[in-house]
Amino acid sequence: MRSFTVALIAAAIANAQYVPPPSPVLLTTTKSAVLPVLPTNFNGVDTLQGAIISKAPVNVSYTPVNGPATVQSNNPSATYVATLPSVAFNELVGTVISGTVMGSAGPGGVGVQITINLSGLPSQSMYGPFPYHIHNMMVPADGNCTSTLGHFDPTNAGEYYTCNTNATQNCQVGDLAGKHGKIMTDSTFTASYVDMYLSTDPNSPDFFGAKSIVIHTKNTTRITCANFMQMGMGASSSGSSTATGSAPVSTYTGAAVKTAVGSAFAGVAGLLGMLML
Ligand SMILES: *[C@@H]1O[C@H](CO)[C@@H](O)[C@H](O)[C@H]1NC(C)=O
Ligand SMILES: [Cu+2]
Repeated sequence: MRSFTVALIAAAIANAQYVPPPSPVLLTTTKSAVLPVLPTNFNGVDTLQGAIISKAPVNVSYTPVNGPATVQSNNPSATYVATLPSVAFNELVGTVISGTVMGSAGPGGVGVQITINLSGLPSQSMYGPFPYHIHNMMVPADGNCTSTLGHFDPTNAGEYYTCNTNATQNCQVGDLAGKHGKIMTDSTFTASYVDMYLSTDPNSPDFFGAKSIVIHTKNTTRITCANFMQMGMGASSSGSSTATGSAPVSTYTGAAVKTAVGSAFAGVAGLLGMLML
């Protein structure tokens, strides 16, 4: 019993952490997927955890180093779900965001249908609007969102310029908030849209299935993250009917200790409280 309790607490500590706000770092040289091309008359730009804090305005003539993203067709039928962990990576904002970001092959196999159901969002006025992106690396077992590195950016667009919503092929493929809007609601958020440049084909450079999702505060501080995991083989994924906001199925969770939301967190918090008395 005691060792079980200790193990549970150890698991909670491994995930839950208050990460003091890092200091901004001035970026003055090129950096792939962040600043692939130096703008003219450039004096550097502040970054936080590798990401640019305040983007430059839209530049309508900017195109990614590897060319614009291409519409992905013939996407195989498959669904990948990122289920947010029951303990936030960074407790800075005082709430735990829970829910899922799901991606399935779009209608006719073109693009990817993204369906988002979130609750427990922090105060919009204090920390929002919240950007979220597909990040390039998966979340390791310790739940550290910093380890996901930068945005998924197969075209090497970088993130200096604000995503041009009139020419989203020139935005970072992983910049979902840039292309489809940031999270601008308090408490809960739902969204459903097709992103034309993502792929469900594991052989495509635009394949998002082995990547992660990261949700940030307005200044790019990372609050929470989760890995996309493929939904059970042979399971029906007929799209429309699955987006009802019901409880995520526990077997699709992104990391070992990231199962039931809410109650498990309360339980662990309770145990911690008892131990500290
Ligand atoms: C980013 O936002 C958080 C939360 O509001 C704050 O604590 C932190 O100081 C900010 N960091 C920078 C570099 O502005
Ligand atoms: Cu991000």
